[in-house]
Amino acid sequence: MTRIILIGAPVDSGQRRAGCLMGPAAYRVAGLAREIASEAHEVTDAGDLAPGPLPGVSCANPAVDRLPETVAWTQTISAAVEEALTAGGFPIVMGGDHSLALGSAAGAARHALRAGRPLFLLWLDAHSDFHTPLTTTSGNLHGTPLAYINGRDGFDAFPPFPAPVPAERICMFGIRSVDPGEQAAMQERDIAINDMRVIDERGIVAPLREFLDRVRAGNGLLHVSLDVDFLDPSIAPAVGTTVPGGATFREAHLVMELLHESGLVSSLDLVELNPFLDDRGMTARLMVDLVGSLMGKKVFDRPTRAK
Ligand code: 6HN
Ligand code: MN
Ligand code: MN
Ligand code: MN
Repeated sequence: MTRIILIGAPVDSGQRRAGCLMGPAAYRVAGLAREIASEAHEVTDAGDLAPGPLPGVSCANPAVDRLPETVAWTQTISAAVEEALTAGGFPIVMGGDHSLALGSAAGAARHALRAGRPLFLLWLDAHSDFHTPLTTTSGNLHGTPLAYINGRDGFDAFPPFPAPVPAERICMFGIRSVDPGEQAAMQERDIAINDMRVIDERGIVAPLREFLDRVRAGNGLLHVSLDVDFLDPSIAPAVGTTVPGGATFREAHLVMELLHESGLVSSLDLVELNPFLDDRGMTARLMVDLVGSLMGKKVFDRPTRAK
C-alpha cells in the first residue's frame, strides 16, 4: 500500500503571468485524488501550503523578480516534502509554477541523504531551467531549479542545497528551448539532454529505460518534475510558456507507464498549470490522467500481450 500525500503549493512568484496559484484547486476539481485512489494506494490531501515570513534577501541581478517570496516558498515546500517522505509517504506537489521545485527537490534530497541513498532527477519540460539568479535575463526564478539542484553557484539567498545532484543522475526529456547561458553551463557539466530531436530519432522508451536502469543499479530515489509545457501545446494549452513541438499524448502516457512499471519513483511535482489559460479543463484533466498512468491505472489489463 502506497500512501500518496497531495500537497498544494499555489506558488506564483517564479514567473510573471498570474494564474498558477489556481493550480491546486484545478487538480482537485479535475479529480486527482479520485483518479489515483485504489486498493494499492491510499490518498491524503494535505491541503495548501502557505509561505513563511519573507526573508531579507537580495541579489546582484536587478532583473530577478520576487526573490524573498520564492526563498520563503522554498523553505516551506522543502520541509513539507521531506516530512511526507520521512513518514513513508509518496508526495505529489500540486503547483504552482516550477520555482516550487527549488523546495520539493531540496526536501527529497535531504530525505535521500538521511536514508543514505542517491537522489536521481527526471525533468520533463520544454525548458532546461538551468539558470541561476545571476544568469537569468527574464528574472523569472521558475527558470532556475535544475541549476540549484545541480549545485551551481549563485543561490546565496537560498538555503544551501543538501547533497547537490551530479550531472549523471539528472535526465531531461522534452527539451526544446534553452537560453545561451544555460547551454554553456550544461555543456561544461556534461549534462545529458534528451531533447525533442532525440525523442524523434530514438523514441522515448530506449533513453528512459537507460536512465531507469541507472537509478535501479544505484539503489536510488527518483524525483520526477513534470512541467505542463513538456506536452505539446495542442493537447495542453494551459501554460504561460508554450513551445511548439512537444510530447504527444501517447509519448507522455508511455513515460508514465514505464515509470510505473519501474517502481522507482519516490516523489512528483506537477508544475506550471495555469488554469486561467485552459480550454474547458482539458490540460488539468490530461495531467490528472498522466498521474493515473504513473500510479498504474490502465485502460484494461491484458491477460497476454500481443507479440
Ligand atoms: N519553466 N528560459 C526561460 C527563462 O525565462 O529563463 C524560460 C523558463 C521557463 C521555466 O519551464 O518552468
Ligand atoms: Mn520548467
Ligand atoms: Mn517549461
Ligand atoms: Mn481518467
